[in-house]
Amino acid sequence: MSRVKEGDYQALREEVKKVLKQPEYDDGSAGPVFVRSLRLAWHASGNFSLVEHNGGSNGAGMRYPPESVDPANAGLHHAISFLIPIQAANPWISHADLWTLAGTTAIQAMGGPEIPWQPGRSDYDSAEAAEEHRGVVGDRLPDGALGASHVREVFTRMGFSDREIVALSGAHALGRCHRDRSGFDGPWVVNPTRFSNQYFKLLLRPIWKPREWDGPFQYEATVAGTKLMMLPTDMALVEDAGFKPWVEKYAADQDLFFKDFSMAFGKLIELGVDRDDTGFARLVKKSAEQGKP
Ligand code: ZEM
Repeated sequence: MSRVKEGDYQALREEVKKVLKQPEYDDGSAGPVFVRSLRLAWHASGNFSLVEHNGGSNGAGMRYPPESVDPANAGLHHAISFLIPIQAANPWISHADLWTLAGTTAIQAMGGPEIPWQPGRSDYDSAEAAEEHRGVVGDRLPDGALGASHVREVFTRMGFSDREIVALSGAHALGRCHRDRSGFDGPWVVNPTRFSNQYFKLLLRPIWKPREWDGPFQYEATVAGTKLMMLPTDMALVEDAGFKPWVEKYAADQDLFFKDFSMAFGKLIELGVDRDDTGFARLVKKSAEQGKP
């Protein structure tokens, strides 16, 4: 990996694009890796709570226990390992900035929209990560086996509307489930390395049947010779009266989906990032300090 000039984020995006191609991994491209990276951006940010004002992508706490060993984060070490050479050559960028930059770069490289991104996140050391996430890991990330009220509860806590929740869920046009990670199995769409509104179109088709197997409950259908899947939480989007109209709109209008996804994902990667006047983000206050009057 080359070293790029400090602060040259465009050049860093080019470095990220170079590691996207990974013929040996999953669907042949690092698309899923940075689908990985996409999920990485999401998991680096996705445990934020508006109420308690902790979690979020600032700090990059998932490099350390407890987040790094949380079963919900299983497999993310692949994404981390693909980014290590870039980080090593460019120690000036924080992990939290690099992960979110990698996620947004991957989405765009796979045909998705441009996503607003700015630097300034700082990293925790391991002690800070443990303190920050005391009592946090485990119950914050959504559980794919559950239904609409769970999805709404998790994302409302992060400050998202029904519209934004459905838009964000469109990320399942990328990548797949892995038996050895989540227990679920298979991709959501036929071409899982191309960002599109396919996921919404498929959700609306009356093709989904419960899969008969020894794994966790999921849906399956065969489309164009490929076995596809939906999680219970995916199906919840067409079963819920608040979510379904957005599934229909995004299925009919890919531009609208791209626009809404870009805004919602841009918001996701800013959760927990408090910038000062210079754009540099303070680490979120420790709970001990929060308790003081
Ligand atoms: Zn996911 N996701 N996700 N997600 N996700 C998986 C994979 C991917 C949920 C979920 O349980 C799972 C969002 C929302 C939600 C991606 C992006 C985003 C997997 C499979 C599960 C079980 C993991 C495995 O086995 O490897 C649930 C319940 C969600 C909310 C209701 C949001 C929001 C995302 C980004 C904006 C991506 C890209 C993947 C594919 C990962 C890969 O390795 O290919």
